[in-house]
Amino acid sequence: MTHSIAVIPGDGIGTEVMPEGLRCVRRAAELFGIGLSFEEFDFASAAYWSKHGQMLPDNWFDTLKDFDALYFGAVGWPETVPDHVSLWGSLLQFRRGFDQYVSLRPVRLLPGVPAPLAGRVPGDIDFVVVRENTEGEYSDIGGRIFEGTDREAVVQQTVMTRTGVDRIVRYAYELAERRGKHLTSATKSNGISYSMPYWDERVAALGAAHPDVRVDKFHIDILSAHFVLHPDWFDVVVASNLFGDILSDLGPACTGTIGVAPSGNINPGGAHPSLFEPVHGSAPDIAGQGIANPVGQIWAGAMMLDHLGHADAAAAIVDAFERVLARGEVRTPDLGGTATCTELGREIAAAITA
Ligand code: GGG
Repeated sequence: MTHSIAVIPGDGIGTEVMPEGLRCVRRAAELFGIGLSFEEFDFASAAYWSKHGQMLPDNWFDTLKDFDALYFGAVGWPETVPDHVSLWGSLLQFRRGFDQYVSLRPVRLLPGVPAPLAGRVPGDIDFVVVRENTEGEYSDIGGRIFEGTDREAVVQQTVMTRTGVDRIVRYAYELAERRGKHLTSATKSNGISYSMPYWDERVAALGAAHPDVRVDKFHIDILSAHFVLHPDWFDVVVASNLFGDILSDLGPACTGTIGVAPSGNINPGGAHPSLFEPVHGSAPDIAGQGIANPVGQIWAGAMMLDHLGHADAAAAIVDAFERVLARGEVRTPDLGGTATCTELGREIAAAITA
């Protein structure tokens, strides 16, 4: 059986880390006898937008729907396309169109990565952010009136549906059952008076089916502080779309670098392809220098293989980058080294064993 994978490098460092992700995925596939076929697409990029005036072709859904997985780099090039146009025109269309309602973002302190908090060692920080990925604060409902006048007003709505909230919270509880039986919910129900109390209500109601899962809830402000000061407290953290986006950058930053963080945009029923990408964006500030850390893209590739049913190959990739990082001889600048993206990618690919 051959799995078909759509490759979408996107913008900025997405185009630099993708070849290293593919190098490692291909190597693992070769060693574990996995059939993979790849097709690369140039859309979801500023270059495509410059040519076509839109981020995706009109038939993007039909073009991608029969792939087994989508392997994505990063999107965003604000010099050319406003950020909200590039994100809403590409990645958010994939997440919504393919109902990838779970954003799964592991946060782990890796060996050899200098932890910003003294005294933390690998094993101390190991949790997963489960981010709602299709609604919440990321809604395209709103508008602007009296534009350009002193009466100018802007409204943006948050949408929380019973289906949308319940399915992500249920997923998080089930994941907590399989991990450390501890769920943390991110809220702000003291200040946001309709949507967040509803979120809290559903977290409490769905908890009845999981009496052995310990649940705590923190307002997002103090939760952010706890992420920095006590990242070892967490096991599974469930959050709305915006809160989850913020927490899943903050979490990896507390483990030393966002460059290593992976993400799976999962359609749990499997009716549509899931998408795997690094958490980081296109990083225009370092794009073109060849110094991006490829580990987030490589780890996302491991998550993709796991999702496709190849846990052994996925584990071999993770084991390889953990060993390379622990040795510390080849490190990109975010890890305190001078290696290039390609040098680190090559080193990790060479370290993969069956
Ligand atoms: N590889 C992830 C990426 O390109 N992120 C750009 C971004 O701004 N993402 C926001 C989001 O994940 O909602």
